[in-house]
Amino acid sequence: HMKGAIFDLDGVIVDTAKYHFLAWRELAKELGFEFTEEHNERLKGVSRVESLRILLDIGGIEASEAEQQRMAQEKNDRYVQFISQLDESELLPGVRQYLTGLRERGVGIALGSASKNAEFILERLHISGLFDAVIDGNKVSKAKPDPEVFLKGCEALGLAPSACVVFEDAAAGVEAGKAAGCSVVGIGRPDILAEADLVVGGLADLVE
Ligand code: G16
Ligand code: MG
Repeated sequence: HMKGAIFDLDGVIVDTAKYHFLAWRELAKELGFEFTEEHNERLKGVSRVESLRILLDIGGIEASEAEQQRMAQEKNDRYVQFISQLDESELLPGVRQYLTGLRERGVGIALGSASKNAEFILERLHISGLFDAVIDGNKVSKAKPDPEVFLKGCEALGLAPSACVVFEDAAAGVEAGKAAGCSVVGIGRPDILAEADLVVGGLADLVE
């Protein structure tokens, strides 16, 4: 019986991956190499600094700590410009209906995201009010597949992990949810999210 629900952001609530991609691709272009959508798959659910490390590795580029900080900042400035344009129309199908239905049933709702821009994105999408707690990249020190983000989500909801369900689109996120002791609903491909207890195409599939 689900008492709490913890949602990943990118890929579950909204497709911000396309904006991360555009911002990373610009940076790669400046550095003199092409960054493809296939490369971008490797960055989903991964933190900003780790994403940069992967990108530099793809480009075969070495950079000092200070240069890396500058690059991450530059990428984020571009990304923030893109997400400043977000509105409700970019909510993935079924999101508002599903979360509203959960609230009506008294289920606690939390966000569990690696993004440091999560609060801003929820505001842009006009769904901040649907969440009882927001655990994001500013509140965790260990990235998924570490369970920290979801354990903090359960704690913020005042619930045991066994009473909570995690909704995730990335394999590392599914792993993190299971490691926290939650049930996990995978959003996306069953072959990639095999560890999940259930896999659906999107939250729209769960709306009654
Ligand atoms: C998201 C994205 C990742 C991104 C990360 C950090 O994770 O999937 O691609 O690198 O957030 O984002 P930011 O640079 O905004 O801090 P999630 O956990 O919401 O899927
Ligand atoms: Mg995700």
